[in-house]
Amino acid sequence: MQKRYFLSALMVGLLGAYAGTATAQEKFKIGLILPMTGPFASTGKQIEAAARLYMAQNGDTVGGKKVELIVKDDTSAPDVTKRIAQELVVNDKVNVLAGFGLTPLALATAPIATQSKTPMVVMAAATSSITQASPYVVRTSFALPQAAVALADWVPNNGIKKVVTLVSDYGPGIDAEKFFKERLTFNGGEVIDTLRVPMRNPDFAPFLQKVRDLKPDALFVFVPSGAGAALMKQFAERGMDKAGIKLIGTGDITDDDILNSMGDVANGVVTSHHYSASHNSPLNKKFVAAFEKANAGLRPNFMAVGGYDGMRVIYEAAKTTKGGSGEALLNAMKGQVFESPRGPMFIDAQTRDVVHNIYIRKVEKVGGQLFNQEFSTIPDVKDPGKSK
Ligand code: VNL
Repeated sequence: MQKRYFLSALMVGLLGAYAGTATAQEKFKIGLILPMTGPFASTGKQIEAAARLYMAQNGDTVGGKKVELIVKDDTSAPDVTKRIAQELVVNDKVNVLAGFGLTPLALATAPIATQSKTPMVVMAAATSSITQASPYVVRTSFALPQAAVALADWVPNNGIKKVVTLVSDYGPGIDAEKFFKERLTFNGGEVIDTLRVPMRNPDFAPFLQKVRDLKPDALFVFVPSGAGAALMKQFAERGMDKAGIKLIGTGDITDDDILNSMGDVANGVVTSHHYSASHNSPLNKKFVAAFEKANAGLRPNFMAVGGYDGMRVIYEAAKTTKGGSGEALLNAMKGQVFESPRGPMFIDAQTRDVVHNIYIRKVEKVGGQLFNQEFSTIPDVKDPGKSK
């Protein structure tokens, strides 16, 4: 009896010790694929910084496992993103893929997520259809139609009837153009021309000349994060603002990362988006201060928030599943409801897409610095691109 008790106690002790070391060694791996170099490097920099901030604030152990963040640069080339994703799944056996700075990079990776049953958290790319490219996609960035429709509702009540649209010629630009035009037309306004510029290194000059000749009340623009400054500069150089043409767009053009360096031409520009660094909430103030402190004063933009919230979704799902993977981890991401620095948000369990407020904002000088000042809120906006 004594002996048996002793033996079983010993067994339990040994098993406990074994389980203890196993837990300490087991890892929860996050493969974060981002454009860290090239024309979209600011997106990679913002998201990586936000992911590291989240880990610094929430610890590097989750669900009993040590979190390993593996950051890879895809240089914004879809074939590179796809190859890296494959390596991360096969060699590193990551629990989750994350990042995806542009739509083509997310679309190139979606089949790998499906085949390997690996959840894929899209933190940046914003074409509506991305969530339908794989049942393993969960999105924490935004969908272009959310922002485009909100602005098309604001425009006709604010002295703007005739609009020309100018968008980058790929997924999110085409979504922006389509949903803005449909809604504005429905609201009694008019899109008198739709212009598309190349996604990479666009020369806006000939397009802006055309806009000047067409003399609309406003020019609606979508260009991806990082490209807004060049657009603003050429808009000013051509004297468009002085010709009485208002500049409006989704918040991608007044990106917080570079807004302050755009100068007076940006002042007064009205945009619609889900995040502003000046969003007035205690949580956002804390987020912005911590982000700036950790990154030599860099102001977080909407990309940073997509990354920060993406990490939140991953961490909470890892907690629920004790560091799980595959479908269990995916299911634990669906339906999460929480407060983000952007405001309230949730992951729609059906669509796996983000539902959040869209704000109408105006660029204003606050304490000598340019900010997107939110002045109107459309609550709990679902992606209008998914009517089914
Ligand atoms: C996309 C959409 C990229 C919005 C962006 O910046 C952006 C995309 C790089 O889906 O490719 O602001």
